[in-house]
Amino acid sequence: MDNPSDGSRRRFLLRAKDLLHMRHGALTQELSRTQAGFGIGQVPERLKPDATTTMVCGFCSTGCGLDVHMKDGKAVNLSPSRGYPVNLGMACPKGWESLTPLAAPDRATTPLLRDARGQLAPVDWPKALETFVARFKAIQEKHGPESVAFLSTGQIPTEEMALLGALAKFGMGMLHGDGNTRQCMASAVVAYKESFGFDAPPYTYKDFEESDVLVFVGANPCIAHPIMWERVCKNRHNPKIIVIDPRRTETAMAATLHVPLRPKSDLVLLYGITNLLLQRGFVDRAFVQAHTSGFAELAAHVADYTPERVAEASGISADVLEQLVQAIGTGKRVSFWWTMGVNQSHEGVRAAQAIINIALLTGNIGRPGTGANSITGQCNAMGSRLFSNTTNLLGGRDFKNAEHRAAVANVLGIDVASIPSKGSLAYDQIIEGVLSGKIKGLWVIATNTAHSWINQADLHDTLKRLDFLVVQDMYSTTETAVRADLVLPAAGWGEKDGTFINSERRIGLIKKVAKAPGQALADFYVFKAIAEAWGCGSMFERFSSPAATFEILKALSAGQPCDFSGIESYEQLDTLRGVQWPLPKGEVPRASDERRLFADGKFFHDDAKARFIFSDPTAMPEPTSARFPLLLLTGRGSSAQWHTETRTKKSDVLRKLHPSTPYVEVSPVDAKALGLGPSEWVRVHSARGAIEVKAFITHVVQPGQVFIPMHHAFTNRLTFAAFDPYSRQPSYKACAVRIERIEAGAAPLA
Ligand SMILES: Nc1nc2c(c(=O)[nH]1)N[C@H]1C(S)=C(S)[C@@H](COP(=O)(O)OP(=O)(O)OC[C@H]3O[C@@H](n4cnc5c(=O)[nH]c(N)nc54)[C@H](O)[C@@H]3O)O[C@H]1N2
Ligand SMILES: Nc1nc2c(c(=O)[nH]1)N[C@H]1C(S)=C(S)[C@@H](COP(=O)(O)OP(=O)(O)OC[C@H]3O[C@@H](n4cnc5c(=O)[nH]c(N)nc54)[C@H](O)[C@@H]3O)O[C@H]1N2
Ligand code: SF4
Ligand SMILES: [Mo]
Repeated sequence: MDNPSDGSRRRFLLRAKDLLHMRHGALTQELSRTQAGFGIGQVPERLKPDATTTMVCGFCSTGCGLDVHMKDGKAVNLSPSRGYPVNLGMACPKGWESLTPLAAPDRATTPLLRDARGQLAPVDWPKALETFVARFKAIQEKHGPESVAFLSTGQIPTEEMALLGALAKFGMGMLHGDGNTRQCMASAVVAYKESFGFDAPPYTYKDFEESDVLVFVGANPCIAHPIMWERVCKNRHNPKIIVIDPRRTETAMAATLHVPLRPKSDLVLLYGITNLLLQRGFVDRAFVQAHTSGFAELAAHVADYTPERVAEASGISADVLEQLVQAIGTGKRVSFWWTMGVNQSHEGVRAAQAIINIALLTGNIGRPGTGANSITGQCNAMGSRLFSNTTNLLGGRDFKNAEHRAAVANVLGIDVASIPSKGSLAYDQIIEGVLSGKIKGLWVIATNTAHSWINQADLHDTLKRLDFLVVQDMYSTTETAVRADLVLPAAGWGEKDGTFINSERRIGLIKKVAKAPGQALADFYVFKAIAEAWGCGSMFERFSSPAATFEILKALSAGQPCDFSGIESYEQLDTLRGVQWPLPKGEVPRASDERRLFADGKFFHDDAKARFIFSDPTAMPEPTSARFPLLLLTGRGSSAQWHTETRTKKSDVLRKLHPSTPYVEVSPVDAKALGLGPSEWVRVHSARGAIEVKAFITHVVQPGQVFIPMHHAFTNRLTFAAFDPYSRQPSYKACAVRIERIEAGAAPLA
């Protein structure tokens, strides 16, 4: 960790200090504005101190509407909005409890800087900003602009994401930034872009109610998207519900047909389905002819995927395969939904495209109750897909395209030369860069890398190699924050304004209904203060507030498939209860609108056609072996737990809704072979590490497979770092492990 010492670095420091002193007034003003409660004349006009106000939930991508009840200018309680078109008066436990984590005692309340003794100690904002600027600039000067990177999130408002992406790349000259949406959505993004010409999930939630056949692939909405599942339950067409998942999940139990395929055999199964659909004549020839390209090549490709081959790869019998084909082929309105069981795979992009192919060739797209529908995960994953300025240039554009760069420069009023002409390294490549010493400085915003990234043992060593790690989070205790050199305290959902985009492309509003603790600032104002301290504040004057930034987002979206320039204002979004893109200028939105894409059969490629894309399956990167004979799956454990649990574990109510001890699901067959009794403590080993958990013996998992929730910090000590080659999304759901009973008197794990 070197200190700036040479002359030019000192000059930078001085400059940062001058700027800070000059702008200190503005920062202090912002701090007091942000910190002030609503009782002292700070109530935004649309919020009355003792009224109920509306906003969307800040956990999952469903984007439920919540009515927040205020007393003396503070949120005291909330209930699900009855009139909101997403959740129709329902919320899951996380939504109900979403105010609780704001009051947790481990909130980061001041910036923290690692001192000479190696302890994180409180400092004021000017000192924090000065250090941020001096250290990152010193690294950039010594090692070049590629030596500093950022990792961001799908959990802050789009306004904040866009400001962060613009500041980091155009203002601070960082070339590389990625986010936790890589862990989550990258495969769907690449699949859509290649197949449809733009990253565009086509559906509206009404489709859950209008299908006569719903096919869920690698998705467990009962746990992960409970309110979407409630919408399925409102379907009056007596639908067939097919769940393709190796585990007999809550969703699989509620299905009419559970297809327990072998993990990572989706591609073979889906090609086998495609082959039989063609053989049985279940093809919408007119649609394929008019609106797609590559059909003949696809037909030739899938011809080899016989029922025998499918059975061998996936364990799914010819009989069940035929049931699947008949359901899809004879259904009038068939919708396909996929989530992490597909995206988190070494061949996630092609598996997603195999689903898209089936929807296209059966003409199940653009009509009510149909679609090839990727369900997103985080409250604003969709915002980050369009506006994080990482892989894509702002607004779903391409860094390599000069016209796109000019359009963005024009909207932002900045010099086009400040926009890089290439995209970022992906998350794993950034981590690899840290390991190889190319990346020396890292700024982590609203993601908990040291828990959620794959293969933690290596990652923890890798993070130690950084010269400077900054973590900007609501809490000072996260696995990543405790490793930081500098912690920047952030306001969370409920303590700031902005918009999220949900899974059905609905832009929803969040509002400041509580005051952030201590010195914590909305990320938006942290970015503004950093811009000033860095000396590039004038580039971002147009980003004067979240509402002003929303105008920039509208302008950035104009002319793109995601055009929402027709939305007037935050107030209109509030009144209409969210608006789904697209809504170009001139179109008048109505509250009852349900916007579905591709009703006209026109896709976003130049020829307006969708493409059939496929390739041969590849081997699972870490198959089981004699030493590690079980396959470990990971994922969501309960509807009350959110990821790394920095928020949900702060609620007594939510903690009561899931087992308090960490567990591994083991099939009765394997438990018997291992001589395990119920709830016995076991050690789970992979080639990378070992953890201790209780055995939960259950038929949910098949013999040969085990499941551990991702919410435990140690789960990713076991996982194997393999990635999809096109999306670079980690394959979190397949690695080889062994289970051992813990003998009496055995030494505990280090
Ligand atoms: N309660 C709660 N809800 C959440 C979240 C949370 O942390 N907690 N997180 C949100 C986020 S960011 C996301 S991305 C979503 C995730 O939502 P989901 O993807 O629905 O959740 P997961 O449990 O990760 O994975 C879904 C299923 O994939 C299955 N699976 C594993 N391997 C395979 C395979 O090879 N093929 C197939 N077909 N299936 C497989 C698993 O058995 C699992 O049941 O949830 C969102 N909602
Ligand atoms: N083994 C395994 N690992 C997985 C997965 C899996 O299925 N299996 N799933 C992956 C997926 S899909 C995902 S999305 C990732 C999620 O992984 P993470 O993004 O690491 O998980 P979170 O716990 O949501 O972390 C969000 C962080 O942001 C902070 N935060 C919340 N709101 C704000 C805010 O407004 N501002 C700031 N500055 N901070 C805030 C929270 O306190 C928390 O520390 O995990 C991935 N990891
Ligand atoms: S389903 Fe998702 S958006 Fe709705 S209340 Fe639960 S966490 Fe919030
Ligand atoms: Mo996710």
